[in-house]
Amino acid sequence: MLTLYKYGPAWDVLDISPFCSKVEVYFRLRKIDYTPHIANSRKSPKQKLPTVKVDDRVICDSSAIVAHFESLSAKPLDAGMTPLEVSVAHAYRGLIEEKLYFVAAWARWGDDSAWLNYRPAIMGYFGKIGLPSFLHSIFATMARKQVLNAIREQGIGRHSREDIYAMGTEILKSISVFLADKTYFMGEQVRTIDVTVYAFLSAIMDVAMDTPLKQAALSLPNLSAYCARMKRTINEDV
Ligand SMILES: N[C@@H](CCC(=O)N[C@@H](CS)C(=O)NCC(=O)O)C(=O)O
Repeated sequence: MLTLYKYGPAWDVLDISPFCSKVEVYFRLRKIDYTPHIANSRKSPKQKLPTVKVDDRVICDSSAIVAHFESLSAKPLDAGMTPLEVSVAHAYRGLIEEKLYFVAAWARWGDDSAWLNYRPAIMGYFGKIGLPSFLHSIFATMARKQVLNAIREQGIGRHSREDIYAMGTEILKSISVFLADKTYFMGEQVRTIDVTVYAFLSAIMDVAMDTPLKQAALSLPNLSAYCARMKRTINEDV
């Protein structure tokens, strides 16, 4: 029995958290059966989601979860990659999860017009985890403050709006250039890096928040084509 503890879907994304979407994309790609469970992140062992429970074992962190299931697979997605490919995929995963993530998070939580569209999703999450409705608005404001503090601590939040979007755009362009016209990020075969690339691009493009980051992603046609392809791949019946 495998349970995925997550925040919950919204708009056209599997989850409002790209890290939770990443794990869900991986499970769907591998045809691994799981039960989604919308959970309170504060009650998770590392106070972050995703977390999975598989039989009696709890695994936190999207990359640890993917690594666990890859290690059990007779045909790991990354089998046969050259050391150079492994190193490129590793670098892009870091760029996306450790930098683009904070730009995208700032776009949602920090940019006032985007926040107006994001706030209902956050309030909806508080409802799904059973908080009484009179607290939703107060908790959303508190969560916004906490997240923006965390983004400031990380460093991205210290820059101007213009500079944050310029950094995000530069990363999106680099993803677009490397992807080029390949089917998947590393070539013809889907690899674990694809679950990151797709989940994070989807978190920017398939959401209601119409930010300059979303516009930058939409202006790079191979990114939309790639997302459409990944969506078909994860929904394919094999
Ligand atoms: N490295 C972690 C990052 C997970 C993460 O940052 N999750 C965020 C949501 S996108 C979270 O749960 N944040 C709650 C908090 O920081 O309080 C992973 O790969 O799973």
